Amino acid sequence: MNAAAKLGAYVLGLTVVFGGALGVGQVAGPTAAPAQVEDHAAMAPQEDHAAMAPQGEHEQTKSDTPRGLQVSENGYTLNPLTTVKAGEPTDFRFTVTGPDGRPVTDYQVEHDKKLHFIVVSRDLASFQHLHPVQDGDGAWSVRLTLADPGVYRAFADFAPVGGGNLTLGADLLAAGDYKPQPLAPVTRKAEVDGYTVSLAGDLVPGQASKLTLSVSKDGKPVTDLQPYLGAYGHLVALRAGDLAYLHVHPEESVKAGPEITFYAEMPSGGDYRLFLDFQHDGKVRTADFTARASGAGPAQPGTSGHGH
Ligand SMILES: [Cu+2]
Repeated sequence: MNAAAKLGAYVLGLTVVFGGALGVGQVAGPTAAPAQVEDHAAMAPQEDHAAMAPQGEHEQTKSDTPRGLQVSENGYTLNPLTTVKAGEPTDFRFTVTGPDGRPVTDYQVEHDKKLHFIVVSRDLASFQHLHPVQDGDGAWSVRLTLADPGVYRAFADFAPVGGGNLTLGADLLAAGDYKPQPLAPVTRKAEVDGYTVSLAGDLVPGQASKLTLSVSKDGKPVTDLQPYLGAYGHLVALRAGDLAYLHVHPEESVKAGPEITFYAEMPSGGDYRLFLDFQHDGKVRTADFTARASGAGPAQPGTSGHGH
């Protein structure tokens, strides 16, 4: 499925969720009485919903809870198996168990991998995007170092075969003297390893907000970015305060920079930390930003979602 279709499916998911929040009647129609849809003239007000509902149902869970806040969802549970000591590289193991209580062994490949594992400190000062390997019995393992004592959040982003995409989150606790960092101020420029990444676009709660990140080095635009996980960049966005993990969809591009475009759906106003992974000269680097989503909150049904 291409990025545009994926975005479309997610927007449909939102439409269903908002409809459900306001009144079941709006969304019950097409699923309860699909046979009536044939008469387009009579069904005009519900036509969109009727045509779109099956795809939305297939791609998107119905929950309006942002991802990553739950250790268990839809029968799937993230189970850390290893205690991590600060500063010591560890072979970190975990399983994802399914509705039958057994470790899930079959996953769909998304962005070149069966499972993406994101580990951040709860103060959002550190970020790792890792790709664990699966052993024969379904357990995952990955080399993990938590540099400093503190509270960390681990996210497993995956799609079991036969199920929709899920992001489960679990806290990892590294004992020791914890010195939390304040959230970095809102900024539109990040520096990493001699690269400057600038952020254009505004975060609007409840809408697919277009974000454009431009990479330059020594003042010159970088036009030979290398694909990483099937795209020129990967963006993870986390909400400050509870680390809600947000959907971010890259726009497919044939241009290898300097611009990388994403669509992010912020569930509320507030501050978010954005982490952009990009690859150049054979090395993956992460540029991070604090961005503020401002506005009244999620858009009303009918004002968003149909424009894409
Ligand atoms: Cu990944």
